[in-house]
Amino acid sequence: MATFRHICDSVAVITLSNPPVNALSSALIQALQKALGEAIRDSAVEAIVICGDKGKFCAGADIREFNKPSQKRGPHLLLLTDLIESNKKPVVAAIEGVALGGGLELALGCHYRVAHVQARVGLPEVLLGILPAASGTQRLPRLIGIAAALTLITTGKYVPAREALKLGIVDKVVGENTVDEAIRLAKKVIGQPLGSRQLSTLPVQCPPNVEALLAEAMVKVKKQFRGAQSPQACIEAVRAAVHLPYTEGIKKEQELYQFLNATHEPRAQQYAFFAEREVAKWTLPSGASWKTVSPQPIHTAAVIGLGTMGRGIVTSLAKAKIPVVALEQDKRQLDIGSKAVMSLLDREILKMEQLGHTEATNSLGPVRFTLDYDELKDVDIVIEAVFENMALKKDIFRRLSVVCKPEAFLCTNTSGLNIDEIASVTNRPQMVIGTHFFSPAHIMKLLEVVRGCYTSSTTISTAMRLAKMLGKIGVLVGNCPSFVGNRLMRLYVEQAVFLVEEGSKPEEIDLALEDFGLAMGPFRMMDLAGLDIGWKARTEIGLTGPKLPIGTPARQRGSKRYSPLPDILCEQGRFGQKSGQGWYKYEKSGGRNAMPDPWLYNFLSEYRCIHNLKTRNITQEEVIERCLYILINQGFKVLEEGIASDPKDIDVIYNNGYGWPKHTGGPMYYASLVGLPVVLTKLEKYYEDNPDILDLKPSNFLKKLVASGTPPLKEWRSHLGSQSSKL
Ligand code: HSC
Ligand code: NAD
Repeated sequence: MATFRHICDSVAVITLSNPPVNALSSALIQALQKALGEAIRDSAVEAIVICGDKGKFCAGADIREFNKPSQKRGPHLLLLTDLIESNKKPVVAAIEGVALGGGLELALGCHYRVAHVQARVGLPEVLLGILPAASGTQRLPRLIGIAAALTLITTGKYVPAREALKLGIVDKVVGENTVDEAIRLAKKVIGQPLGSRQLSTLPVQCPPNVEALLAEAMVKVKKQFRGAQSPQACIEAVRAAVHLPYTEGIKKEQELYQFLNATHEPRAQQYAFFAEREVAKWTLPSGASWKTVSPQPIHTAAVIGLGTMGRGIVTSLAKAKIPVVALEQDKRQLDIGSKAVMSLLDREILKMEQLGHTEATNSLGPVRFTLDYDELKDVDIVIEAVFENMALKKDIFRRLSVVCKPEAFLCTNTSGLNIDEIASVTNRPQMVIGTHFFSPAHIMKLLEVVRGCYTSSTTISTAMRLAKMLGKIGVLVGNCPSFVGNRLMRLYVEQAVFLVEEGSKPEEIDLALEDFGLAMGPFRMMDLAGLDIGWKARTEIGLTGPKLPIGTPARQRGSKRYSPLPDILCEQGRFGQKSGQGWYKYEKSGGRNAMPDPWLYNFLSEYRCIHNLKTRNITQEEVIERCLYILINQGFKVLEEGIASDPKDIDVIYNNGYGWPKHTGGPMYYASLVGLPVVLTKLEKYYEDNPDILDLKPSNFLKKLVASGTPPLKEWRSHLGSQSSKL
């Protein structure tokens, strides 16, 4: 676990070993304590180096042990950092790979830190619903000052070695042989005074406006991580470092840790952390799985259509060093698209250079722009991102069948069209799959991988591997209209519009849902995405526009309630940000500053008058429950139909594609927190009040779970019939 050996007699090297990331389990902490004790007692040892096995220093505390009762845990890492710092022999941390969380706290206990150029350091505890509770909130501000420490601790950001050197977190960055360099440094400093290297003894360098700085940070995190407590606790802990001596500051750090640990947030965020990793481990009802089916190699790719999505997808492939052929429909579109891609790539290069990359340009894959399908004949994978139009997509896939080599995979970025229908026009339906990226595609982490009924397990394996190559989280889902993410989102947005008809203001609904923690309320989101997109889609399927049968009631489609409000806004040219007005008004077309619009209030009054709608006072509670529970209810339906195989798939999709607050774990985890009987009762009530909103009718699966005694979320899957899976 922590092995100890002598180098040239005077330096002891202690190697942390707990694969795959040398997480500090109780056993590893115990072994490290033992090895340290031996090295400290051994009179032949004059200096100590701590490093990690297999090129990774340490990814922090072992998250899997967080739920262990404290009496079953070994010695506290905090005591170990104090032991290292206070001992008379210099200790050097040799940081390769990562020093994260407790890993960095361990390194901060050491007197010196040497890092490999590709190493990253950070305190990501806040992303797990806790704070750095082994002295990180007290030692880091003493080392790098308040402003930089606040940024690192409240964002959980990982910092590359060169930036860490600039900030003063590490003393030296090396291109190779990190451990050798650490040993050299350790030998050099033998006998030198350690006082200035013992961070706990140093004062915190405070600017005169420190309270203003802390207050500003508090405002920022309250806005950025709405509803989450850990970022605020992080700031309180740093405030303690400013005002209290180290030992008192540590007491405050521990108190805040205990406080956070008593909330639901750490469990929710840790669930989200592991869920993101577990979704990669897909299994089909046939038994084929990530373990048994190998992906095909992807050396080259093509993207068709360089609009909003295509340009981001090209950039994402280039960032993964995959050479791309980018194809458009005509010269004009090609020029526009290629300029947009080049500007995105330039921005990526700039970002890399700012992080100290010396050969940033060479670290992107080459992009070739073309109008010629023949250039696609040798690529391993094609991703189509043209307009959302079935006839057009079918045309393109027919053409790809002819042009592409037989081994090439054909993917579509459709937001919700039928994958099987697209696959059926090709000569290789088994190699057709949905790869649903999220906008902006070079930034958003989520990739919904949509399996059609013909899609082979090798195609799934390859698409899931592609997600990983692009640094994204691939979630495998089944084929149904709008797949998982958009299917749930449509109902949530629709509910928000119904609430406006009933008397809420768009900004009240946005505020309620943003206070809950969603990155953006539904009306701001619609304005950002463009109201015309949904309008076009509804027009195409005849929910509005010329295809709508004459005599259809304005607020009803079939037996369901329908709101024509978004259609009317579009008819008035109000498309959202792009036209300078939508649900809000903006300073100009393309403006981002959403302002309530008195025009809309008048329009809504008239609308309600025309449709004889009586307004009522709608509480925040009702807004949250109706919008979120209808989404959750659909989540249960998606599980029941076998479109997603596990609640965590839905949670990962929402956390990473739709700005759901991770501190609630995701919609399905949130439902388990609220309690399924409560969700069921509320849905029953709202459905009774609104019998024409059919999607409020509780799903059978939700009812079944409640009838089975509300099992914990990890057991829900076992209550699904295996015959239902569409994967
Ligand atoms: C912490 O350190 C708290 C401290 O302040 C101490 C507090 C003291 C108080 C404690 C009282 C109790 N633990 O991501 P990957 C697994 S909090 C356990 O796919 P990559 C991961 O699940 C911790 N397991 O690989 C996966 O397992 P699987 C702060 C961990 O190369 C495997 O490792 N640290 C783990 O893409 C590979 O992971 C963090 O938040 C951990 N700490 O990325 C770091 N970390 O194979 C979180 C990973 O079974 N980790 N695993 O699926 C990461 O950011 C990434 O995993 C890495 C590697 C960048 C390390
Ligand atoms: P867009 O209108 O911005 O871009 C479409 C591009 O396809 C245009 O540049 C157009 O010139 C090009 N194109 C059209 N016909 C072509 C042809 N025959 N050959 C080559 N290129 C052609 O559309 P978008 O928003 O990028 O959406 C593309 C696809 O991605 C759609 O299926 C959409 O549903 C899906 N999608 C969009 C988003 C989003 O947020 N915009 C998110 C996820 C998925």
